[in-house]
Amino acid sequence: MSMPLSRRVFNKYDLDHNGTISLDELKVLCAEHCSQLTDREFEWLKTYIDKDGDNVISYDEFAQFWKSKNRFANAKLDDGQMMIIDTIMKIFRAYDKDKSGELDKNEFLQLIDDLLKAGLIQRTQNFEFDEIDRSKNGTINFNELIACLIETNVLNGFGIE
Ligand SMILES: [Ca+2]
Ligand SMILES: [Ca+2]
Ligand SMILES: [Ca+2]
Repeated sequence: MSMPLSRRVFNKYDLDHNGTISLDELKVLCAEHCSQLTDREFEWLKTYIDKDGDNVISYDEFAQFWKSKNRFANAKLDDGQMMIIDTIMKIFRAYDKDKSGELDKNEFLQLIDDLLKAGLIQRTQNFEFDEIDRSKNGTINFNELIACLIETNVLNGFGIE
């Protein structure tokens, strides 16, 4: 029985064999698979791969990342794209008044409205709160927001996919 490549790679870098790739384990993977990443690039890579924002990479999250041929290129942002993400982060933080890293449904909907007004996203259809809340904790963290913006292709206009 052959294991899919993504599973083999996942198992290889799940160094403590606990079924998830931690951020430290991800660093090891990156050291061997990507060209040198800056801290900022690594921060973004984490946000990009860890779609539910629980600070570990599940196999599903990893497999989704791994299936793209240009995985590491896709995960790299140029300066303009970084600026877009920074701006989204700033708006997110402005709503996250208690600094919990999470927005409730109301705050999230207002945030989406702001992103639209700021021209950062082009449209807002298909925002199903329950699907966006991948961690199923009733609130949206930054990683979930980014995953949703990528999944609904609203960041396509900036070449972020
Ligand atoms: Ca692990
Ligand atoms: Ca995760
Ligand atoms: Ca959540």
